[in-house]
Amino acid sequence: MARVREVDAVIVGAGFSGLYMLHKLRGQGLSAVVFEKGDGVGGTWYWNRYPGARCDVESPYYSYSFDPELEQEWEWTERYPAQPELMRYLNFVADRYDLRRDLQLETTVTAAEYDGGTNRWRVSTSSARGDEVTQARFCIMATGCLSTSRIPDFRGLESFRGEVYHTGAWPHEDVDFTGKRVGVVGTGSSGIQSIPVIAAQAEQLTVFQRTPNFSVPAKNGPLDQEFWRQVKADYRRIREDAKHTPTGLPFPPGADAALEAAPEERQRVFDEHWTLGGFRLAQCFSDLAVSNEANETVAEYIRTKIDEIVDDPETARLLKPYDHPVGTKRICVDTEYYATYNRPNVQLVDVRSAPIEEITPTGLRTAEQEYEFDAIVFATGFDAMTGALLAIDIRGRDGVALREKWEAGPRAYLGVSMAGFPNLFTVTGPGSPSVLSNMVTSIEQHVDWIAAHIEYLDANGLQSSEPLAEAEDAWVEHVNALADMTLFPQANSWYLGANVPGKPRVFMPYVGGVGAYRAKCDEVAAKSYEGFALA
Ligand code: NA7
Repeated sequence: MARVREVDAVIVGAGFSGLYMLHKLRGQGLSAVVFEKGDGVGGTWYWNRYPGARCDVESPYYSYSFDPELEQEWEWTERYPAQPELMRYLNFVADRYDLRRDLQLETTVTAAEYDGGTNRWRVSTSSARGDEVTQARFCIMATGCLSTSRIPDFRGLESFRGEVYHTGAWPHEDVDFTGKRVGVVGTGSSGIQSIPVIAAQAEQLTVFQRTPNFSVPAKNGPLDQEFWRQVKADYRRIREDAKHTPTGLPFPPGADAALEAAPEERQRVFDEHWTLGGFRLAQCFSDLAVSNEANETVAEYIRTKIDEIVDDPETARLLKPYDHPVGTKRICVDTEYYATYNRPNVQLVDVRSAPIEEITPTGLRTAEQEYEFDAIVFATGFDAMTGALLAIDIRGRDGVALREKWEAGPRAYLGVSMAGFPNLFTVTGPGSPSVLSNMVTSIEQHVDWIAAHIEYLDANGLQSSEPLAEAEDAWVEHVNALADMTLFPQANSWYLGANVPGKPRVFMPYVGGVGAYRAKCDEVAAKSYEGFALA
């Protein structure tokens, strides 16, 4: 029988979460290995290398805060980091902290099984080196929230003779659309970021839109050096502020209610945020996320902008969202998205009224018409938040599968640990602020909390930690109750699993905000990990 490797912790995934988790546990004297499917670090940013891929959080805030020296050493070049710059950053981090010696790349975790007898996780991996088993006291899933890309089950997909791409699994080689007829399916963030870039290259671009999204200009550009100098001088305070706001960004949402503001004042605030760029427009008043009437004021503001930008009235009409409140699907942050529809080589097709029926050998056919393409780009999103976890055969106490436990939707205590799955942790799992926040702030909070929890167990001679079922139930109930107080459940979003046919409709992230969530996690820790059974 093959040798079984022993480590203190297995970490799955080498993105922002996995890299920091490894660094942190090493600092506590633990041995750890990171398994990563890709052939490099970067996680979400490793896979999402489509044209125009860029973070919608500004560079100075979308970075690690754990080491003030790192903050001072690294130089961002643009207001929002593009995918290649994020890859450079994460590779720099991997080298700077000598992380690579514990990274096992091109290795897929296929199963993780808890053995109650030995209190160990047996983690099975598959790679070109063959199948292996690693035994660990702790298993930490740093698998990302948007890491399982999906192309809808279109009939005839395999028959297409042209090139097929998914934005979330983009090739590493340059893709050149020059002189080509290209179809893009999907108008979420990935579609909205890639469409202007593809349009500038392709001979002809046809965009298939099922649901229009609200999008605001990024106003990207070179990072203002004076601003960057000030950030560097004040980084400690900025990071501290970011830890306690709802979004994990160092500025609070607007304190005034849109409905109490005079129309001219509202217009002024909206104009100011539109000019500033980025998604803060959706948070500039306190009632936008909780009142339909308030939300409609910002929705109408964006619709007016679409009318102003887009020349063709019918195209503008199709681009204006009416089916969901602003922010209940992640607001998109774009560069010249709406203006792209004024180009003569770009056409918008509404597939709500005439759905895509099949992919043909030469293109695709909707209920109304047939289209011919050299390439089709699917910007159709992810099996978000649970997809990557459920792709692994995770089995806890008594062989119970996570797939069974989560049959009716994900359940976890604090979004970090599950009853029946001792010593297993999820970084930014369902039930935590995760995708509703600045991910790096939330990742660091989780990694720090998990590391401190492990330290506590070791310091007290404890072998195992697992949430109590009643604590988990209460948390899940609280997460749902909070979501129900907002407008979020009104949208058919991936937050609710609505984009994957058959996925249980449960609101997955915690809407209570990063600050409140952190306080709760800290309180649990201060009360000797209240809600956990420790043994
Ligand atoms: P999203 O936001 O899930 O967007 C996927 C898009 O694909 C969306 O417009 C979908 O329309 C569309 N889609 C999905 N299935 C179909 C079918 N069958 N027919 C037509 N159109 C379809 O994924 P992204 O990658 O853009 O962004 C994910 C996150 O990454 C984003 O929120 C940011 O946080 C960063 P629908 O709206 O479902 O009608």
